[in-house]
Amino acid sequence: MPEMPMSPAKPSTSRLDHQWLAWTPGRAGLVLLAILLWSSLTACGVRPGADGNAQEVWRFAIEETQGSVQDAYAQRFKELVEERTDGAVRVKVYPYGTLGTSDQITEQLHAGTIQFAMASPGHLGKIIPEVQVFLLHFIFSDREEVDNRVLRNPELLATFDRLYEEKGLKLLTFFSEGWMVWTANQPIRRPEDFQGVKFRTMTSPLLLAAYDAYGASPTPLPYSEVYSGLQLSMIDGQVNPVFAIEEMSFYEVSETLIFPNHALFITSAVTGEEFFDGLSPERQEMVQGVVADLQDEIFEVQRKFNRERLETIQERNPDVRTVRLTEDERERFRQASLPVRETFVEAAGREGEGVLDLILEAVQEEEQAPTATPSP
Ligand code: 6CS
Repeated sequence: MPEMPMSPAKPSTSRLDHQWLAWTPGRAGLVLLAILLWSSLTACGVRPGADGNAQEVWRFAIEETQGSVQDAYAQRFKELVEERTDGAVRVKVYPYGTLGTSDQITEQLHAGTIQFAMASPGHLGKIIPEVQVFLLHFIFSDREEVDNRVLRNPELLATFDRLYEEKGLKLLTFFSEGWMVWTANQPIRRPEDFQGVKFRTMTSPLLLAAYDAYGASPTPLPYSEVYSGLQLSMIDGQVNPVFAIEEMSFYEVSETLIFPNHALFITSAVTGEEFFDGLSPERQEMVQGVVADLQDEIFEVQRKFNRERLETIQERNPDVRTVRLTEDERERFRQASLPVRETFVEAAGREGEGVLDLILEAVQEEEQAPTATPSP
């Protein structure tokens, strides 16, 4: 992937220093960084607690900044783990920018330098093609609570448990961070409006097919490079949930927000398979208990964040335009998106076809039984 130049300084309300994040170290810099990171991380694996007893440190890297949905998840995970281990385990949360891009975070999980991470299909799809099912458009219900139940489908989770395990990862859970929203310089109401639009996507290959299908020019980039890409007009638009558009200040440089409700931003929380297997059965159960307890909580958190942050954007920049697609307009995009399902099956094979069918069936079932299915 071509590297983008450093962004110029900007007067920003963002919680991120985009300039720092867009910095790309040279080879020697990378080696030095790796050594520094390794020594600082290994040095704090076990440390004395307040009572003098050894305290284990679990490192949790997220793909978003402080104040994000993933941060809210990781902070609550920290709180509950520390509480349930009576302080024997301390969880240290690493926000985006401290340990590198999403791909680098996954590598560090493999290497065992961190123990927990968020791994979004939008990037993880390069390693696990089947997980790109979550990147397909118009496969979920328009009702978020239905989708929340689909994401807990035991068969779906069992399949992905195995697929993640084959890559040395232990899947803890999937959850939604809200509806994906397009930002662009002009309203996009029909696939034709995407013609010639350089549209940033996450880095999983299926996303290229997804936006190609609408006639856009998809441009995969790491999260940290999106702001400068928009600012320097290297890209004309991007797609993310509202809370992310606010926290990354994308609304400062891409002022039309388009709500097509075509896809959710779904992420997975993961741990290293080796690390997890090495835990005692009690600790494993404790981790899974925490994850189960957070499922409903994070659903409400993302809803709240997405609602509130839209107000923040509108207060900060009254020039921001919001466009909500009509059902007819959505239908045109839905039709245009259908061939991408075949592209997905070609890339992800029989297993991929299986998870797609499973999701489509589960959505239908859950739509008919809106309140019936209890959490597993
Ligand atoms: O667009 C991205 O790359 C990122 N978006 C969000 C909301 N979370 C993490 C992901 O890497």
